[in-house]
Amino acid sequence: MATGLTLDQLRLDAEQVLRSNDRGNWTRPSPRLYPHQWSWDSAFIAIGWAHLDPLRAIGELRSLLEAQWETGMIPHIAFDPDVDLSAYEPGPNRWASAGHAPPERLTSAICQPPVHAIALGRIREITVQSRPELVAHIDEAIAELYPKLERWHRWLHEVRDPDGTGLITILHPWESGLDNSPRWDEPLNAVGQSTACLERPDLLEVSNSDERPTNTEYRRYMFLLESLVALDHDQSAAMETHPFRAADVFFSAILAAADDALSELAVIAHHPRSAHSHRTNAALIRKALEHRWDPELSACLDVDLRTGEALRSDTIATFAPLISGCDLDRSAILVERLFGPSYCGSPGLKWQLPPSNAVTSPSFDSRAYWRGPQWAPITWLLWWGLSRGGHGRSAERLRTSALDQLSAVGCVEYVDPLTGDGLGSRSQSWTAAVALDWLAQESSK
Ligand code: 2M8
Repeated sequence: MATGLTLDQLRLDAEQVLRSNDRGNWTRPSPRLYPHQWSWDSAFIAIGWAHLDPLRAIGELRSLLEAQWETGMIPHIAFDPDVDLSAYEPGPNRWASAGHAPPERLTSAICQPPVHAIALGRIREITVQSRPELVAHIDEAIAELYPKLERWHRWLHEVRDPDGTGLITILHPWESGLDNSPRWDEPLNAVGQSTACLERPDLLEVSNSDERPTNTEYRRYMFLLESLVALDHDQSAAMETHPFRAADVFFSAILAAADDALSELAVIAHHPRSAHSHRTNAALIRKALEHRWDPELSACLDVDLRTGEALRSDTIATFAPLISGCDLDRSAILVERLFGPSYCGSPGLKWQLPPSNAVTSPSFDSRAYWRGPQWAPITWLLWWGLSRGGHGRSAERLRTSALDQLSAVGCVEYVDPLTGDGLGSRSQSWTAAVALDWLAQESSK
């Protein structure tokens, strides 16, 4: 593991991580733990590639979009048929997605947060700054990819928010990307457990199983998968009857920011009249997030759609409005909370970076995956949201602390906020990618 790197060494290390996980036109999240293409990982990874090779960055998104379903959904995993399928579970056979996935493609049947339009916009910005001679090529690629991203966003708005509430429903904790976050404990505990043979190749890769979700959580994840397969992935049926349905504020906030990004891409892609509808969609989500604000907790709360009850946890999802954009009063409260004692300002933290769960929360566990550790792509989303919202100084605080941490621990998957230990995979592509993006800001200062 990399320790005590200078920023130049970190740049080389991050580049090496991306190049060693490169599969030609897509990138593994990590060499063994995640050997296929993941949807939101690829979006972050594309931002990293933009600093090395903008056309390769476009290739990353293009290859992901080749796995897009006819409906518009981008599946959360596009499986690599050349990888031994027992290397990752659940594999393509469990998802039974043939007939839905594009012909000859093996995919999962759920989705992940829609960071893609944000990534495409960022690739263009990076190219304008560092390789202006390539901007015309990027704009051609935007014209090619925009219709696919437009279908993806339309699917989310129409299928996962059929009543136009402004909040997107997720049908599996994996769709949130923050898999075993305490946000989902209550609805997940109400879900049955699969009785199928449980394969956990992930535990062979991570030295301490406490750093990964538990077997009970996995049995519930598998139960949800089996429930979706039993419906042959019929989304409208699942939206009525599936045993896990939650309105996800963090996912929705990312979609709002991505709708804004898509409105700018629409203009470049010669669809200027669509720009307005993307902005309208973004505004609808921002309004819905306002309604999800809990003044007592000073947090934005998810909803368990099976009970109609707010999910009262204090996790990183609290800060959703900083990503979607919100008014100054709300952002001032959230910035104070972010740097306050439950999050970055907790006295015990090795680096002042947001833990995935409030340090003061009873469910906080500094080593357990999404229940406490710090994750670089989440810090990147907050950094990007703060910069976009005019909170440049706060954004810069996150960026400099993140670079301090990365220089000390390298491009690991997640970090114990208390000890500073790097956890999970040692060569995580999205960590390397956001490191490259932050490092580029360093050189442009
Ligand atoms: C983790 O999720 C996968 C399931 O999708 C897993 O645990 O096997 C999460 O961190 C998710 O957000 C991420 O996209 C994925 C690959 O890095 O790993």
